[in-house]
Amino acid sequence: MSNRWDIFCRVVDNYGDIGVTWRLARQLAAEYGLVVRLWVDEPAAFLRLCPAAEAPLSGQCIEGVEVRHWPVVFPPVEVADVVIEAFACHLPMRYVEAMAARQHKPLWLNLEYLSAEAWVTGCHGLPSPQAGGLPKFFFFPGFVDGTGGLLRERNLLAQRRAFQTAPEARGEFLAHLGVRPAGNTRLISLFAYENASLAGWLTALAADRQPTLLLVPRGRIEGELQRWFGAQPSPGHCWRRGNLQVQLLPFLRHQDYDRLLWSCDVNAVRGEDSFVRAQWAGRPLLWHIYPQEEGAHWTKLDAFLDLYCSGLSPQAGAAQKSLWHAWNGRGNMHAAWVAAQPQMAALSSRAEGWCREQAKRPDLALALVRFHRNWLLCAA
Ligand code: TRH
Repeated sequence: MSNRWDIFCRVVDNYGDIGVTWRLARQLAAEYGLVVRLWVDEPAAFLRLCPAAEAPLSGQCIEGVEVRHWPVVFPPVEVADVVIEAFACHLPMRYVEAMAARQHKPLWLNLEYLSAEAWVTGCHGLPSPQAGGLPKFFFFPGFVDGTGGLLRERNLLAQRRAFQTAPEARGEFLAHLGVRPAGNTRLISLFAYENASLAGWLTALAADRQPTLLLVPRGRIEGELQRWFGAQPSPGHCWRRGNLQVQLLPFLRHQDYDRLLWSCDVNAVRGEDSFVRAQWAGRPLLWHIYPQEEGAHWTKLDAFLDLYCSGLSPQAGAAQKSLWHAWNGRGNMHAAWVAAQPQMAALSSRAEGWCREQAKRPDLALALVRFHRNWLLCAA
């Protein structure tokens, strides 16, 4: 029976690499009954996402997944039936040799970063011959047919809708975090890299007629918040100016971070995994894309905007584009936010519509399982 999967994750920086692989590993184990081992080179990054785990990650079973530290000197271990190398992280040589020596060859997949660029469909699923004779297949997540889709647990949208239609569930969740918004307050979550456009946004929110509560899981953006307010947060981890209140939150577990996104009217997210989770929240979002050398990320940002804005009126599409461009450093964030306000209803309904469209496609875990099945059939 071909049911053992190894997923290898090298933490480049931040939490995206481990966030994606940890989520995928859990889903493969929970929904497909697979025996999944997750190898991570930086236990500290994993422990931030999963504080219940115990260092040094020597094979604990956590939420159905065996989580193992990937040490510099890799131990001799039995090779799995499917091997996922996340984000071209380069498998340990000893493991690659063991893969080549195995009688029943494993399926070797390189899980790539998410991109809406058109070339992705041409590369998804292609094999690349490796030294040692095994092919490695490139597996691309994506937003359109012909890609591997997006990570989405089987019951995610049903859970999200139940939560969003039960105000008491939201109230209870927020109260548990120490958040008690007044009735007419707009809730926004903020997860971003250092961002020079933040000041313009905060100024617009503070001057707005509607009160805003900005909820910020602790991280890299804190320094800029402190600079803008010119003071340390109050003992309740809050700042206040005009109609804006900011509240710092602890860094949440995956499940609670989802609930935070579901609770908010707008979500500012970054990188890859939080970006996808905000799409499943069905609410307008602001994406701080991971900046790449020579501005390569702009092509990626605009490719996504082209797809997303195709379902918006020209006015709403223009507002969405200027807002995202300004948030990523091209344009005036204050002006873009103010200009986007009349389009908020359209942006909200697009967020829900986009979520529904994306949910029609097979999710990434299912696409991987199917790819493996087909590969087995071809090999038989
Ligand atoms: O941390 P990131 O900036 O990760 C980035 C990107 O993945 C980028 O593409 C990659 O090249 C780079 O890492 C190396 O953003 P991302 O992808 O959203 O990952 C954050 C993870 O943290 C995600 O799994 C959600 C999770 N998270 C929580 O679990 N709790 C929290 O409170 C927050 C704010 C995030």
